Amino acid sequence: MTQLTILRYPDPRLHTVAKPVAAIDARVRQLVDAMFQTMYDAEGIGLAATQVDVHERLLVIDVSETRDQPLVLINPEIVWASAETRIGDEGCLSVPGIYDGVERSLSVKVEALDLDGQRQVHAAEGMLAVCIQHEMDHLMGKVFVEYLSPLKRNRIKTKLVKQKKDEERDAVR
Ligand code: GNR
Ligand code: NI
Repeated sequence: MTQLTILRYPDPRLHTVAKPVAAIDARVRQLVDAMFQTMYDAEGIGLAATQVDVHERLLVIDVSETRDQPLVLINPEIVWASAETRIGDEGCLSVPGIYDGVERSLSVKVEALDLDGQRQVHAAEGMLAVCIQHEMDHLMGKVFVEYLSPLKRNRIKTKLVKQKKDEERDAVR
């Protein structure tokens, strides 16, 4: 059982731009495994390698209710995004307890390698399309709160910094 630590906003490492995965080897398979365990344990629908401080283009996703439809995207690229958009509430495992509206394309096509190194094209809509766009942002060093107003973002930052301080104080008591 390998649990990875999820970086929390405003950790500056969340703004690192990821590099392509060079080879799909045992290290990558192990990392994918640990990322799924970490995502399922945290009850998230997606996790980008950036969030566990690995700055490579790698995502794990499972938007199913039954938590049994894992999707691995290696070196993903969005090759098409619909002009039609929708604003929907988003949350992020790196921004715990915060939910706010973000405008996203309604549907996208993403090209990526799977764990066998096969190139796949996924057409996504609904929650999967939202999740893919949210995760692709992480790989570019972008967190969803950056779409919110500076006022909201600063309030979130202050709240999370205070939360972290409180936790650290509790830990030494
Ligand atoms: O678990 C998650 N839920 C979610 C809800 C709405 C829009 C995006 C997401 S992704 C998030 C997990 C996460 O932080 N992935 O980076
Ligand atoms: Ni996120």
